Amino acid sequence: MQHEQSSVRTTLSRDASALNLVEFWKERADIEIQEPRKTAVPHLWQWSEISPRLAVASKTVPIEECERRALVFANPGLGGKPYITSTLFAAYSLYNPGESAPVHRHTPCASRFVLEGNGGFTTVAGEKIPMSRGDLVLTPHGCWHDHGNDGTESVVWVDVLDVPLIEALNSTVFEFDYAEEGQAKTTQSITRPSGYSTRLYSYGGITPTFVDHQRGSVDHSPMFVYRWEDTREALKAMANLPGSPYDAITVEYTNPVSGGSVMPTMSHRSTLLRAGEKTVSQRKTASSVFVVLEGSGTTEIDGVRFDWKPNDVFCVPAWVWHHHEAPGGEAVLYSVTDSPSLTKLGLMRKQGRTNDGAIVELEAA
Ligand code: GTQ
Ligand code: FE2
Repeated sequence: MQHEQSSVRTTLSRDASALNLVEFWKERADIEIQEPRKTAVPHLWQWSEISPRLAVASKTVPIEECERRALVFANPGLGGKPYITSTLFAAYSLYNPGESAPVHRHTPCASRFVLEGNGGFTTVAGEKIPMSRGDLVLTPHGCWHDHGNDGTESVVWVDVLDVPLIEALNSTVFEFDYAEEGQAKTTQSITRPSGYSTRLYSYGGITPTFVDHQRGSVDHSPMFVYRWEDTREALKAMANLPGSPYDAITVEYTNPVSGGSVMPTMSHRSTLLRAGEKTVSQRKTASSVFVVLEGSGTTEIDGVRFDWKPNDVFCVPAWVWHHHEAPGGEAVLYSVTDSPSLTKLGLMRKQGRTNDGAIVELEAA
């Protein structure tokens, strides 16, 4: 009887497989996990190691071949995929003087944060935006954009996109067939006056009533550039306030009309760590990419210490304990997180862990 049953079960397994079925009872342990799966791992990419390789690429990989000259961060836990976390894509991009990337648009939302050089620009939906170190430029889902370098020195910026998330939703579309009045074009005509975004929207708490705030296909900020001098001034003004024990002095770049994140899927932030500041350990269901803008320090992620310097990039995967320290002086970190996506799905959660080991649930953002 026993024997008969086991051979029936063997046949069932074979039949299930042939019928493209999986026996739930065999996969349960892998499906019914009690903690978010750890796929991406904590990692730091050092500018000192990558900058010389970017220089080699700038001399040997013609812009005509690559269109966008990017070295993409590949998280060591993601099997060689060009993703920095399970939901975020990021890259260092370099453009030599005179180079440009042809106009295109895509369903992933994108942003760039400038690290080196003056003369870089992005034209977004007809607005040409010159870029300098620390500036954040948005190219949200559906907005045509082209970029390049008008200056005399190479420019480097960090791109962050929600590519893996959009890919998981099977919704990735890139388009290159830009045309104006039926004529195919590789760069957009400039249809907005210079400084358009900042003239309209960079006065906190004051927004124009005479323009349509919808500038693209989805809900995103109508302000396409956030200038470093404004961010620096805000951080400076707040520097002597207590801040958050978990996030120090962190500001979010917001949509000036809605007050929400600048794009539907990602939140962009800058954090000032005061000299000697050490944050309290936290973990979130959102994952993050950090770019070091100023100073040096250490972030401990999942028990491993990562020492960072200007222009280094590191990732904090979902649900791992981490905290920052800036023992050597003031530091500024720029970061991008997928938290708005998790919030919209009711999945955003944040915990803190005090020095005595007590875990507290925190208001998640
Ligand atoms: O600058 O538009 O690194 O579309 C990857 C895809 C940059 C960009 C990337 C992109 C861009
Ligand atoms: Fe793009």
